[in-house]
Amino acid sequence: MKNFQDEKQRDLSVNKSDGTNKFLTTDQGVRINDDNNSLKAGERGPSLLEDFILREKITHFDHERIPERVVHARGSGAHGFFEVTNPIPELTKAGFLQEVGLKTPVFARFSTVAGSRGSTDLARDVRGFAVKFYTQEGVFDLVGNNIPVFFIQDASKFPDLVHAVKPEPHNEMPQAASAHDTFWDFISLMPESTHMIMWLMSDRAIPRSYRMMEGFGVHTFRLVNAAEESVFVKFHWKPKLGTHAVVWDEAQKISGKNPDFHRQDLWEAIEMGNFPEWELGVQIIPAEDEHNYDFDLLDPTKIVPEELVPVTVVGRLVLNKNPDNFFSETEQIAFHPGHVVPGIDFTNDPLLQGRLFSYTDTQLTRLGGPNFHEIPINRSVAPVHNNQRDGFMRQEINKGRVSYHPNSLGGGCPYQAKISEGGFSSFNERIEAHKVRERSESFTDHFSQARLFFNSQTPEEKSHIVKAFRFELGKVETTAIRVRMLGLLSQVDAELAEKVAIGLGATVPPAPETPMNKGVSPETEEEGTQEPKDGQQSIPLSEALSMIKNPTNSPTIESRKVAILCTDGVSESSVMNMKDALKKQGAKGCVIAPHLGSVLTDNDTAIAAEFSFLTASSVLFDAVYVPHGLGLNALMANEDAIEYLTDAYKHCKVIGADGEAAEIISGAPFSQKISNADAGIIVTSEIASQSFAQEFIAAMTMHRFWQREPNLYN
Ligand code: HDD
Repeated sequence: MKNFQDEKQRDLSVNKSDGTNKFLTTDQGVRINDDNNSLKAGERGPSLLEDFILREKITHFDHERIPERVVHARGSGAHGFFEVTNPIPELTKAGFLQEVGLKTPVFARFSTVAGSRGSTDLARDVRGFAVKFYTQEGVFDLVGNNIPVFFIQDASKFPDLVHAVKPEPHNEMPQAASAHDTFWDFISLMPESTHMIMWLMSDRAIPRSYRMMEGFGVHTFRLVNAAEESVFVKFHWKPKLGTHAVVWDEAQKISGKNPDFHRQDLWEAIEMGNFPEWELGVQIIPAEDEHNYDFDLLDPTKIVPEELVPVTVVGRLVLNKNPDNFFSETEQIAFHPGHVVPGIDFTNDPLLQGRLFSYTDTQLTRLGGPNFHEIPINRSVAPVHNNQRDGFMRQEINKGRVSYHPNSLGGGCPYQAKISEGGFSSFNERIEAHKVRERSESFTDHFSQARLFFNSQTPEEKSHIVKAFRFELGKVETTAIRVRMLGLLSQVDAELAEKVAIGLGATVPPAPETPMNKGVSPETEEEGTQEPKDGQQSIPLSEALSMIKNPTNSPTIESRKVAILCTDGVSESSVMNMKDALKKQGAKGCVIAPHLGSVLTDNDTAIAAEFSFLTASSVLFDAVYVPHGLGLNALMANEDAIEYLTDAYKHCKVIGADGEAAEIISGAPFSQKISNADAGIIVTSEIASQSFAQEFIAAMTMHRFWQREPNLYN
């Protein structure tokens, strides 16, 4: 037995949670001899209170759950790094943005907003996109979303918004869904949410993967340079794999088949070395341009169109390591938009200002006290020295008698840093104002950008928006709420309102004489769309707002998955040809068969079945391929196998078949609907053809073949 002589030896010997300590111990380090039986008086006797091992284990278990996040409870995260590709020292003094190649460790967490911790990943919802940068100058958190605007303009409405969207309080239904009365009641009375609602009803709210989402800081922030000059800035994350979505029917099915779909996708991509990657970009708005737009930069329900201010890329984010422990890292990470470093500062956006209070406050309950910054995942890599002391779960053992400033007994330490020494000083913004509870007139246009968003979508995207409204409002039971929403939509686009109304079997109400605004009382306020004033910039369309118009910079199928439907007798060369071709592109072909184990090929070899028709489903794959083989009749007779094809067709995915399998496509229930122009149906009479595999892959880079949709619903 070691005799610990000094403090250092002791430090090294305790708290070994890294698995190198092979003996099971209590939390006090006492080795446990029997973890299977509690201490009893006789082998059939009563348990003894004395059993400290049992008591410790059960007590710890009883307290395993901590309160989930009030919003964004459901999420997944990963470690990685941020690397500067284009430094911007002229705009910011932030150290982590100064040099090409400089890498900063990060942890990113993606989330849904409304659902509980165990809810489905595929809810129609905003996705959180929060990144913690462990910079040498302290922690910087960029706590954004995958939608660049927000529902409300003032933080005072946040509790109302969240109460409205969460399950209804009397019966706790529905889980992780906005399609219910209280949400739409609130929204229909809050015209300021109209722009956000257009995004929420678009495919942005049902991403294919966390790796295929854009991210936005939402608010306008400030960058401040060494000369204390400031510009306004909007932060953007641009995914390397492009921005892609699933379709709503698919999302709902995935929610049943694999509610961990996004979590698993992120985890597996990192495990397979397909590291998710984004570019960080900034839209830079010089201080003197603050009032040059037909919207207010401080209004979080507005974007700055990329056509007016392009995005300048400054670096890249790469996620390359999964957490070791979900709870310790992903659950306990505590983000806060108020975690900024010198060179980054806030604006007076009233939503942002409220957030600056909320995040620390919420951690006090969620993480149990004021020392959550000491939890490993939250620790700054920059040294922390201050006079904050004590509190629940204090980890730091502060030495000495001095815990105040100024002091002489501690040699004056820790002392304040001058600005030249990296001390944070807030941007010296001039403010001269009356103290009022009011909203600026410049916040009153709630419809122009909602219209800009809708008009910038492709016909397919517009039709998805219409259907989403029909679904969501169709679930609303109170007719008056539906009608009120139609009234709001008619102020965005008459045709949109008309089409939604048809789905609801309702009539669009006449335009109000005094359209609603300010989000308070429908009766009181004046016009909700404002014309640009002289010299203000405004645009009718923004290509950047459409996902379909911006598929990806470089077409790729990296990390995509293809279902290969097999039965005994399948052509070995067809399967291997496709699997190899996909692998070369960084994608994966998965063999799916009537049962697990393996299928016997035409060459009498065995190919392992990764899934059975029962354990997987078309909605979990990006494309479906049916290889040539002798067992095709058996495949066609299998309802589950046919469902792979019908779902893939309905969800506009690529479907391929070679050799005699081509007949399966011509015999499928949807075959009458296939148009000659459908480039997503790839068939050939050849077997194991290279050019067929290449054509299949090229089609997959298109993601989906939306042109099918008008036929689908006729
Ligand atoms: Fe928030 C969590 C993003 C408005 C109050 N928020 C939270 C998370 C994200 C956002 C990504 C999860 C972070 C994580 O993964 O742990 N929130 C936003 C964005 C907003 C926004 C982009 C508007 C632009 N939030 C907002 C307002 C308030 C809050 C106006 C309150 C006044 N948000 C919270 C919170 C949460 C939170 C209650 C819950 C858990 C947490 O903070 O740590 O404090």
